[in-house]
Parts: sequence; structure tokens; C-alpha cells
Amino acid sequence: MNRLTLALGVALATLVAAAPVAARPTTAAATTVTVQMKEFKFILSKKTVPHGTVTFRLVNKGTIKHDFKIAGKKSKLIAKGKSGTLTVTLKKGMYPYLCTVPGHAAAGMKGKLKVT
Ligand SMILES: [Cu+2]
Repeated sequence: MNRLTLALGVALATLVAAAPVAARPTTAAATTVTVQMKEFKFILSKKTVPHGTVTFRLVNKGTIKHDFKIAGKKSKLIAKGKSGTLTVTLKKGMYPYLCTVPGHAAAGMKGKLKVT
């Protein structure tokens, strides 16, 4: 074994040892926020969430269909008594949310979520 082969071997061993560290997931947390929907407001279980993946668990406690839109993503319409989810990745900032059924946001189905 000459010096070059030895150096290559050491470099390879270092790479292999370093690989698991690089493959580790980021520290960004996954958060779930329960959103109660009713006429005409949203009640969120959290008003502030850490940045990262946020799953909104949407529960319609009202009597008509509602949806939930945040950060350009919109859930399907959720019927009375039904639930659904919407998952988004959020960076730091303030994110307005609303129900896109005509008239609902104006009636109160809107708000802002703070992402830290
Ligand atoms: Cu609505």
C-alpha cells in the first residue's frame, strides 16, 4: 500500500463516518393545530406555531360547509360534522387564513397565525 492509497482510504473512511450526520433531519418541528369551524368563525388551538411543517386538523362544528385557506393552500370543503386536514410548510411570519366560501370571511371566518 503506497501513501496515496492510504490517504484515499482515510478520506473515504472520513466520508462514510460523516454521512449519517448529513442525513439527519432538520430540527424544524412538525406541529398540529386543531381548527374548529363554525358560523362564522375559526377557533385555533394555537395562535403561534414554530416554523416548519404545520398540519391543520379541521373540524366542522357548524351547520354548513366550510374550508380553510392559508399560505396559498386550501382544504377541500368540509361538511357539517366532518373533519379534514391541510398540511403546509411555513416560514417565520404572519399568515392570514380564511374560509373561501363567499361571504364567510367577511362575516368573521378569518384571522392571522403567527409563525416563529
Ligand atoms: Cu365558511
